[in-house]
Amino acid sequence: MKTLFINPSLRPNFDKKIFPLGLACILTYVKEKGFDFDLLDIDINGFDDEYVENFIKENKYDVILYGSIVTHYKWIKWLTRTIKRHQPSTTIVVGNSVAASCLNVFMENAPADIVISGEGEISCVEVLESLRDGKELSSVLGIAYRDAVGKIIKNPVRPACDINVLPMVDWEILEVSKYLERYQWTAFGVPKEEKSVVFPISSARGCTFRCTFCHFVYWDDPFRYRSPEKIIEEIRRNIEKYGANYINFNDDLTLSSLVQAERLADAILASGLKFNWNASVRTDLFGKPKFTYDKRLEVAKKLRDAGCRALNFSLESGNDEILEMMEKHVKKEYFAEQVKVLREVGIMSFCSVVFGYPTETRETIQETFDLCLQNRLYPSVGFLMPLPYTGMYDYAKKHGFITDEDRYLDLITERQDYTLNMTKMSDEEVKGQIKENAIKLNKLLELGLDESNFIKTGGARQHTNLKTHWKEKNALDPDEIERNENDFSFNYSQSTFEDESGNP
Ligand code: B12
Repeated sequence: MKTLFINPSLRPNFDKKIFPLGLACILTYVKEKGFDFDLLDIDINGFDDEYVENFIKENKYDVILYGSIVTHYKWIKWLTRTIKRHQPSTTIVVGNSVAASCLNVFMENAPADIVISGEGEISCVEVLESLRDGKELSSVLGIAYRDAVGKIIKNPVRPACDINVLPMVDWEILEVSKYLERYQWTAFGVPKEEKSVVFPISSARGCTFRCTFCHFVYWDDPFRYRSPEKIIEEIRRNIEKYGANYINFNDDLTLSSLVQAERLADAILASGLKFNWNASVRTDLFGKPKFTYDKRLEVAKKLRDAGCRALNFSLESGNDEILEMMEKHVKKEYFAEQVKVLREVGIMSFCSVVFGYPTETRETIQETFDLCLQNRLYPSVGFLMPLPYTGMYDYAKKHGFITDEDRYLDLITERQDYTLNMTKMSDEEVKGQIKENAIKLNKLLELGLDESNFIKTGGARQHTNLKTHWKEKNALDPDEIERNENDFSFNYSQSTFEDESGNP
């Protein structure tokens, strides 16, 4: 069975390349189970759409598989249609949230044959086995597929697997030297002058909370984390084989409790391995007075000694009502206390905020910035971008902000791009208020950021070609908009796209 995996490019114009961790997990597992395959790595090779289309025209496969996150919906739809056009009898399998989080709309608009939901490894192998052996797909858990008459069949959900028994990622399946050359992912919390070789690790899956703006692939699964021994084994390999000196824990949530955090820190310290790292936590980890302040400080110090340089956790909003609608279940006091604990031990706090919940006003925007100022943190600023399979997506549909899902999904890119206004303020007011406060915060914290850095994440700007963007901003047909460009679909519910103005 001739099989092709494709690694799409989420940010084609972005110089820095990122190891595709989810795909690598899949490829490692599929290879371990004895399948041969080709890999078309679009991202690392910078292949453009013309190249991809020609490749598909000229190279026939029995099955082609790929996946991406939901912001890549439009391009994945293009790819799926292109494959079907040139290879109508090839079975197309799509994984990750681009397909499963919006299954019906995706299947209606993209001629994929099989969608793999959530955790992909075992479902993917079972799909390949069924296709190879000509067996029915009806017994494969965690997938949806079209039956002989084209009806979409949804099989029951696959229970979460034991992530400790999954093999460690085999980077050799990719063109690893190219990645090492091009992979310059930020080593948060380490001075730029220090040369960091950053590797991602999947150490935990899922999250203990379900915020209304968030959706990740392990949404229907419980939170699970790998044993410290397994994590260290993989890090040791990355250090010894590739010279890694910085680890990015690419988890929805890496450390969920003080006990888990301390176990990992102890294990790293006992291993004698020297590397720096960052991870995701929640605001209550060191901020909630479940343990004494001294105990929290002690564990934070251990993390620092074990190489932790930065932790990501979010404030999201400074307004209690909005925090409630987000279902964050954290208190502002926890946030302040966590920043304090981490500062005391020398771990950097990275936090983000989301503006644009329906009850957002000038005052609530200011409240959020005030809280940042009190904690002396400049946040990564984003706008609420309702993602499928979230509370806020349902809200947006219910209240008429999203009327045509396919079109909306064609347009979403990054949450640093202003896509949908569900507040009672005008677009100019929302952006103006954010900018005004950002200017103030920048000044008071003496950061010296220039205006183009207020929305700090930077990805949105870097992958946006402004010229193309201005040309396209009033386009009515999303098919005319090239992939991964900013869109300016302000007040989408009015769907005129004609009276947009301003810069992000
Ligand atoms: C690294 C990362 C990035 C990287 C790279 C993204 C990538 N290529 O995956 C960068 C920095 C580019 C990025 C950007 C953004 N990200 Co991001 N990111 C992550 C992060 C932290 C880790 C991803 C990861 O490695 N996961 C671990 C692996 C093991 O899981 P996985 O990739 O999901 O893979 C599994 C399944 O999806 C499936 N699968 C995956 N690929 C394939 C392929 C096939 C063939 C099959 C069958 C199955 C399959 O099987 C895998 C193993 O079980 C996640 C959080 C998280 N933990 O997932 C957020 C996350 C993926 N990002 C998210 C978001 C929202 C964004 C941004 C929009 C944020 C922003 N700045 O505005 C941008 C989008 C940029 C854009 N232009 O579109 C969301 C996605 C939401 C969604 N519903 O799709 C997540 C889940 C975070 C969150 N909870 O909000 N991100």
